[in-house]
Amino acid sequence: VRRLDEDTGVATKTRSKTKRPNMYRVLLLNDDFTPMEFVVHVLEAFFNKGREDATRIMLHVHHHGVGECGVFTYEVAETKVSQVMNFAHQHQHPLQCVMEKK
Ligand code: TYC
Repeated sequence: VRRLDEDTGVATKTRSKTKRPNMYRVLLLNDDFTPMEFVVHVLEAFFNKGREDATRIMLHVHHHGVGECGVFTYEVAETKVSQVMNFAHQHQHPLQCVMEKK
């Protein structure tokens, strides 16, 4: 956006203030031990997925090794990862949740 300084008469081009935030994918990783139903529950509870969508994502991870739970700003993604890791640990499951920059 161009702005004219009334005193100096200098026009300056300033950066548009509508900066898009960096976005981060939150991913679930497959393992051989975490029950499928537990992963579906995680997707419903922490990622607001319906049962069908949660089951589809869980099976994708089960078959491909990794899958996307959602895309968030840094702080939200970090919170999701912590919540899932704490919840899995509390239930003694080795489920891993990670984030990566888009
Ligand atoms: N592979 C697990 C099983 O057979 C299920 C599973 C799916 C585990 C997704 C983790 O992120 C995961 N019980």
